[in-house]
Order: sequence, then C-alpha cells, then structure tokens
Amino acid sequence: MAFGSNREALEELCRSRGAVGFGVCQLSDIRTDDFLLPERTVRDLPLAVSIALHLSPAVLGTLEDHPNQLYEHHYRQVNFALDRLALDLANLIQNLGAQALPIAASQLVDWQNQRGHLSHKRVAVGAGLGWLGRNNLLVTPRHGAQVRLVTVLTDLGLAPDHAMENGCGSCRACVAACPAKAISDTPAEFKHLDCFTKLKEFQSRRYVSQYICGLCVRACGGTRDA
Ligand code: B12
Repeated sequence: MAFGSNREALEELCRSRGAVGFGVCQLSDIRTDDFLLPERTVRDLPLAVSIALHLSPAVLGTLEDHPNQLYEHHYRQVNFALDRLALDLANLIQNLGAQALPIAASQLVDWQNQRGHLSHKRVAVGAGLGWLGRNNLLVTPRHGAQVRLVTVLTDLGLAPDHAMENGCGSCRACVAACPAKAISDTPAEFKHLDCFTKLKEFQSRRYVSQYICGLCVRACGGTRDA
C-alpha cells in the first residue's frame, strides 16, 4: 500500500472516532534519549502517530478554583477512549502488515520522577498538531490546550508531518489562571514542582482522587482557525 493510502486509512479511523488532531512524527526529529522504552523499540519503530481528542468545554466550564468530580470522570473517560482508539489503530496497522505499539494515554512508569514511557506532548509537537504553550501543554490552533493525547509507534510507511510555529502570541490567559503560579513567559520556565505540590494539595483536600487540576486547560480554548 502507498504512503498516502496508509495515512488515509489511519486518519479515517481516528476521525470517525472523534479525533480532532492526527499527525505523524519522525522520531529521529525529536529527542528520544529520555524515553523510558528499550532502545531497540525506538530504533525498530521509527514513526509515531499522534492523536488528539477534544475535552468538553462544558465540563471544563464547571471548574472554578479547583478540580471537581465532573472533570475527574471526564478525564478518565477521555483517557479510556484514547487507549481504545490507540489499540484499534494498532490493530489496523498490524492488518496492513506492519508493527504497532500503543502507548498508554496516562500511565506512570517512573513514580518517583512522574514519568510516562514517552512524552505525548513532544511527539504531538513533532507531528505538527500544535506547539508547546506557556502553560507547558500542547496547544492546538483550534482547541487550544483542551485536548488529550495518545501515541502509537510504528514502522508502517507514512510520510511525517512538520512542527508548527508557536502561536500563543500575546495571550497570557493561563498565567493568570494557574492556582500554583507555576506558569511564566515560556514553557521552559514552567515550575513543575509548584504545579505538582498544588495537585497533591487538591487531592489531599479530596476534591478529586487523582493528581489533576484543569485550570490551565480551561483557560486555553484556542484562538485561531486551524
Ligand atoms: C506524569 C504526568 C504529569 C505530572 C508531571 C510530571 C512531569 N515531569 O511532567 C503531573 C501530575 C504534575 C501532571 C500535571 C498535569 N498534566 Co500530565 N501527564 C503526565 C504524563 C502521564 C507523563 C509525563 C512525562 O513523562 N513527563 C516527562 C517529561 C520529560 O515530558 P513532558 O513533561 O511531557 O514534556 C517535556 C519535554 O518533553 C519538553 N518538550 C515537550 N515538547 C517539546 C518540544 C520540543 C521541540 C522540545 C525541544 C522539548 C519539548 O518540555 C516538556 C516540559 O518540560 C503525561 C502523559 C505522557 N506519557 O506524556 C501526562 C500529560 C502530559 N498531562 C496532561 C495534562 C493535561 C496535565 C494537567 C493539566 C493535569 C490535568 N489533567 O488536569 C497538569 C498540567 C501541568 C502542566 N501545565 O504542565 C496531558 C497534556 C495534554 C496537552 N494538551 O498537552 C498529558 C499529555 C496526558 C494526555 N494523555 O493527554 N502531569
């Protein structure tokens, strides 16, 4: 099958399941040395398909100054939908005669350092879905940071996409919204520890049972047409 028709088949499945973002990242174009995956896996599966599902702006709209149970349930359901989609996409790729490795939407493999197998954000940037915003999240032109991500590694013949320029412009909505004051002018200045401490506080107050917040996500709904 040609590159174009492979992509069409994959993208059609993802769009039919509600994906608002789909792209292909060539792993050699991004930093992979801190991915918690065997070296041979990254070598043998040189492409990553990045998929985004839209969060519900209505659910996010119920957040005031802390996370709530509506958001927690929605967060879990979107993760579940992403994992199912990644599994079905992997099956489709296998039926096309190639290898596919779905990476969990939200799974920790290093609890101490709070790390997943790989950074879905970094893959999504390389796949041209958006850019890394001030809020340290993947920001898309159309839906802002109100997307969650999943990745499928593969050796299927696909043409890679290109990264997009940062489009935050002068917007600083997330800076004002962050309850931990963890957001500054650039994502490199993002204060991970302050964010994490606030998330732990929210959990210990029993607003939610997971380390989530959502306020920087609510503040970033997208400003441009795709
Ligand atoms: C553990 C974790 C956390 C930890 C943070 C730990 C950490 N070190 O990052 C805690 C609990 C604090 C957390 C908080 C949140 N998280 Co979280 N988290 C994860 C998880 C499971 C693993 C992250 C990881 O391994 N990080 C390790 C570092 C190395 O990678 P990274 O932070 O993703 O990316 C860094 C580098 O890759 C680099 N980078 C990224 N892109 C690029 C591009 C270029 C060109 C370069 C050079 C570098 C570069 O800069 C990034 C920032 O330091 C991911 C899922 C996943 N597997 O990606 C979700 C994930 C990152 N979280 C997500 C979200 C939404 C949140 C929260 C909003 C909570 C919530 N759901 O309400 C907050 C937001 C905090 C914020 N503003 O950054 C989403 C982000 C979606 C998006 N639109 O970007 C993810 C991708 C889950 C998903 N499936 O969608 N999270």
